[in-house]
Amino acid sequence: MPNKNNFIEQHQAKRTYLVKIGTLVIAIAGIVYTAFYIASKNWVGAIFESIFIYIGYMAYKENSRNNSVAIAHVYFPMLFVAICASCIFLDVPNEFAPRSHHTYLLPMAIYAHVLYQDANRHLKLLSPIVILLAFLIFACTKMGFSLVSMTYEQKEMSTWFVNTVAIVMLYLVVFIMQSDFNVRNVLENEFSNALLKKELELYYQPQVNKHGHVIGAEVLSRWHHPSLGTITPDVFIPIAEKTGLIIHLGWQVLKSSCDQLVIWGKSDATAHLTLSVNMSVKQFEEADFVPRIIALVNDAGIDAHKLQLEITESIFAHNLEDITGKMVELKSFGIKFSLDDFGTGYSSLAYVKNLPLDELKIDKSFIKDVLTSVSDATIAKMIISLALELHIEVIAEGVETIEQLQFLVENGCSNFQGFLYSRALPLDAFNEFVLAHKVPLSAA
Ligand code: G
Ligand code: G
Ligand code: MN
Repeated sequence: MPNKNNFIEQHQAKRTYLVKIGTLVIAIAGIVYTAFYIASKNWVGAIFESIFIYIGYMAYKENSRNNSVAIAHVYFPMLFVAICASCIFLDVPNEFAPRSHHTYLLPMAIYAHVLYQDANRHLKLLSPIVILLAFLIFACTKMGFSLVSMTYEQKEMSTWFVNTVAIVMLYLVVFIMQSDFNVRNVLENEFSNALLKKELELYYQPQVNKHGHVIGAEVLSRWHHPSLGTITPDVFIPIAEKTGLIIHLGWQVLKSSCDQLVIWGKSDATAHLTLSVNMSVKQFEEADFVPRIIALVNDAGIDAHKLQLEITESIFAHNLEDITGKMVELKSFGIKFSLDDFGTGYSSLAYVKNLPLDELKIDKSFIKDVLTSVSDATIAKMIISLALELHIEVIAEGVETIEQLQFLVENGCSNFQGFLYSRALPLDAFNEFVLAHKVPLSAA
């Protein structure tokens, strides 16, 4: 089978390569200008231009480390400021020639659109507009206080150089955009096909109580594409969310989960198992969400208590009244609710108190360093006592070591999920896991 995210990784490699060329071009342009100003003994100009060498070099380094956050939030804004400053202090139009440095702002405006694609709405919309406005001002005005002077020949050469570099940048940026667009298109189409052909598989990650008994599983979708290889949920879930296909995925997963509970119900070894299903807010917002789930459960003839819906804190950013109402209705029907990734979002404790929850799920990011970080340990303990106060269950996810388990047990956590027990498993392997662990797993 091809490697995980092979397709995505190839695209990333190509992208990293293109950005690398871009950062090198910035650094080289900086070197050329710095050398020119040093040769003409213009120290102000030289120092100014060496900033571009620094930005190009740092962005090159961060790009090879795949640190796009540093590029988006430090070096790209720095480049914008540096170019604006160079338009004001170095490249002021004179009687020989118009300004040229502002041309760099055109590829930058397009790149901002790519760079802030997944950022918040304001940044995504405003950054290209601000850059284009700056372009317009520098293109249409003579504003500036020149700190350097150039001869006619020098100015002419500089104009040629700047416009050539800007064209190269424009080409690179368009190439990156096109490549991103293709990948997104392919993934969206393929994901939609995979849903139609029911190509996504369900995996089951065991959930275990403090006595070491398997009490249930979290259902996790897996996508093994026949030619693109395995695509991980961190890639396809955001695509599904963006396209709205998450709703179809959600119903498929819920239907399969009910069917699975029917099958498990027929055997003594598995009849007690519960299933936790991750829910998207989008699905929750559907007008017929409640009757559809009730119909699914009734048609399958399963005990509604066996089905637990995992919601994340992002749900609080939506119409809370509507969502709470639906939860109350489903809860009175018997369906359970778990608050996933608890502690990472913006839960207000008041919300948590008012929602009809049955379980809090401590996020794996706190469990990871629970033994070494005082603050993570405090948060984990706080969530456990909150659950005890509210008389609901608490489960820790991402438990990887016996020591983490011991800490959690000592502090009153009742249920666990993580690689210590098992990864998410295909159905057969999960059934074997349950049979093999009828004897309690290593616990307290
Ligand atoms: O364990 P894994 O790498 O599969 O999960 C990554 C993320 O993808 C988790 O946050 C999980 O909530 C999400 N996820 C996995 N499968 C599904 C699914 O079927 N529906 C939804 N909404 N999210 C899922
Ligand atoms: O976001 P959600 O809570 O649905 O996350 C489930 C995710 O957690 C899945 O990606 C699953 O593979 C991952 N996961 C489960 N157990 C562990 C673990 O012990 N360690 C790590 N690092 N990830 C885990
Ligand atoms: Mn989950």
